[in-house]
Amino acid sequence: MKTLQRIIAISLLALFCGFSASSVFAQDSLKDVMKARGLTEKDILAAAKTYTPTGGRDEYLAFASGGQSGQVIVYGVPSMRILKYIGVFTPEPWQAYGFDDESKEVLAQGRIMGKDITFGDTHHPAFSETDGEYNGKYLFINDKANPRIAVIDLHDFETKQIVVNPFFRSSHGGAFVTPNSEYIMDGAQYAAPYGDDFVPLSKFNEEYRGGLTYWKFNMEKGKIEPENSFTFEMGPYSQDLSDAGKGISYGWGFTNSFCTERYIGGIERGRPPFEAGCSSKDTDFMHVTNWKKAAELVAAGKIGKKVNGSTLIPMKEAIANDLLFLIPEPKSPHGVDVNPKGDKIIVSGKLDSHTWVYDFAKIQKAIKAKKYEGKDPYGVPIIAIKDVLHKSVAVGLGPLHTQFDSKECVVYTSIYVDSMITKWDYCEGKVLDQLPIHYNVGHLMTMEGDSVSPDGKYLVALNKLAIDRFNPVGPLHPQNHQLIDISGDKMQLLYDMPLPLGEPHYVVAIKADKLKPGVRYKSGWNSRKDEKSVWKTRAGREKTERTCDAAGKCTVHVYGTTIRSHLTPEIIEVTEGDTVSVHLTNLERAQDETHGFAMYGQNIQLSIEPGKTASATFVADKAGVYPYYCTEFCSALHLEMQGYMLVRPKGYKSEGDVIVDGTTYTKADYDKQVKTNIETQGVIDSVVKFITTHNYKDFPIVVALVEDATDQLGFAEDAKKKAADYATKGDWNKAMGWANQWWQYQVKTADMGLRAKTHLEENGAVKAK
Ligand code: RUQ
Ligand code: CUA
Repeated sequence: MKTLQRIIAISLLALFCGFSASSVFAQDSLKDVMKARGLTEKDILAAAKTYTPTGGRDEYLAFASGGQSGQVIVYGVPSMRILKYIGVFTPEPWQAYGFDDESKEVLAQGRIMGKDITFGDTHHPAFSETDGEYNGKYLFINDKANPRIAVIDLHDFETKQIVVNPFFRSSHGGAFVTPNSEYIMDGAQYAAPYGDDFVPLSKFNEEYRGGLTYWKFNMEKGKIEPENSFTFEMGPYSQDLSDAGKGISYGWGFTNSFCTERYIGGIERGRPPFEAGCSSKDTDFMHVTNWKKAAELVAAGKIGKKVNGSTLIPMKEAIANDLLFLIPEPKSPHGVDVNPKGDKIIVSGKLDSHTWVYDFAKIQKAIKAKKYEGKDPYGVPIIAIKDVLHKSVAVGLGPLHTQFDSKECVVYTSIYVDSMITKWDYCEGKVLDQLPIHYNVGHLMTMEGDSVSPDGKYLVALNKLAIDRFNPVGPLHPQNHQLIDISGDKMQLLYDMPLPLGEPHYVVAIKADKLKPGVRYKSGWNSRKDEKSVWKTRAGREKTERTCDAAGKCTVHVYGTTIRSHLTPEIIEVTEGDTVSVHLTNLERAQDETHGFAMYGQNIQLSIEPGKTASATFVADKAGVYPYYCTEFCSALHLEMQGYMLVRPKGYKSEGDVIVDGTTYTKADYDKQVKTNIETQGVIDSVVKFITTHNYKDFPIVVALVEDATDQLGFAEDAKKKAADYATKGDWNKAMGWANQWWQYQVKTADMGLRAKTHLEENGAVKAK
């Protein structure tokens, strides 16, 4: 309420002081705006809690699965402003992901049976962790349709690696990390034979398998190591989501499963459908795995066998070494969530109105005493539910996932069928509050909710249906992420955010100040490999090399650069049939000065951020003229950042090919331009004086701008000399051209200088002594 009072107080003050000018612009008073837009006090309060003024930052950054888009969506909380889509399993043209050679190599890691898979069904993002806390270094996400996990580097928000599961044919249950990101858990979903061979469905029970992979992650290198990863063979139950133990349950993992009936559908054969056969029993199984002990035994060579470059732990070995156990779960379970302390495990059954809370100490006790109620058909011991259950709580119809508050014992569970969020106490087993959402919530997420110290504060409901929440845009509706304030006793719905990109599934949010993304690369950087590019090109060293092999196949490598506002080279000449590789290094160091590169008819786009080297390779198989240009509006003369690729027919004989300028200039034109340039230099000098007489070195942004401006000014000096040379020769066209280029460099220098000056003025720079 305090905030609202403040807003009203401010607006009253505004009225009093007369600067709201309410008589002239009637809707400038808060009351008038509320009336005109039909807003309640509650709405205004919600707005005040989410509104972020220009230049403002969010407290948290959320990384959402992009569902069928195969991407990750980054947005701020509480503003709910989308900041980025990260290309992961699917080409993303803006970032040139899947268009430049470097990222094509990343996507190629995700090939399956020799096929490019450019679709991904992303489900569960997870942050890398240190001691159970998000460390802000990496993000992992799975693809359900093709069992893959991707690694995104949070230093530049780029996808660096994709690994394909060597055993599974689908994987819904990734990515969930252990407390030091030792491993990324990845559960199979639809049982299938391991390997590519045909196995008839009649052998389902014997030869179809589920499983759980523990992918080894190397935090130093930022890479998953398939050779150090291992997979638990599991019965053909649909292993679903997982969560890793922490605190006292550190070293263990929990994975639920549905369709433990091992039912195979076949409507067309007159058999009841999957949905009926997979939901006949009252309970399914939670799989409990001891990954720490398994890792030790694998390392010691005591268990496991190498298959497809990775390790498989056969069920028999897992059972014999007390690595795998089953516990009944509520009917058709979905989420499994370990509490921050690690002593409780919470599971909801989609077809049960109860959520079950398991006690890890009791699970340990049963395992130590070897107290089982039986075995499954594969010999995996089953722990009796009565021996390990802490509480079973009626939370609503169709509970799915649970997230944790900063307050101990307080959790939030998504209730799919009832379309609501239930806030409850899992220690006492009582419901505290319920809030309707719109509609049919799937996952939900609290700030840093998967870490050992959740922040609470906000909750995001990821709703499966939006129905009537937004302006209609045709039969395919956007998704609806709803932001909820959970700081008080009662939940308060704050904001509806439409997401026009794939089904939401899951999202994780991290405190924004834990992220330290860079703004530029080291000069000549291959960002996907995170090393110096072999195609790095320096200013003035641009060149084109053509080599032909014995068979007469020729390759042209263009070593080029980009800087406001020209591409070097501006004319590329090749011969029909040549393979052309254009490698462009962005020489800029200024923030946000990305250049692009697109060419007619070649399906090419590059995004070359400051410092990056990116490449495009294609076959120039048809003679002709191919204009190319920069795709980012990088400066006033961005449209002029252009060039021509000339593909000469084989055997073409040049007839001089002298370029004739469209306009002729005189000495008078030249003198006029030089005069302008001298005046411009005066402006630059005054800006430079301002900057250098202030403590600009205390402002890294300004230092970068000054470096960049100094570069541009150096180029200006060069152009000035060329202009003077041609002037002495009386070549007024070239003299005029270089005088203009001199001026272009000056304009860019002035632009950056002024930006630096404004920054200093706005951020309280003081006169240097
Ligand atoms: S899912 S709505 Cu995680 Cu794919 Cu639960
Ligand atoms: Cu560079 Cu437009």
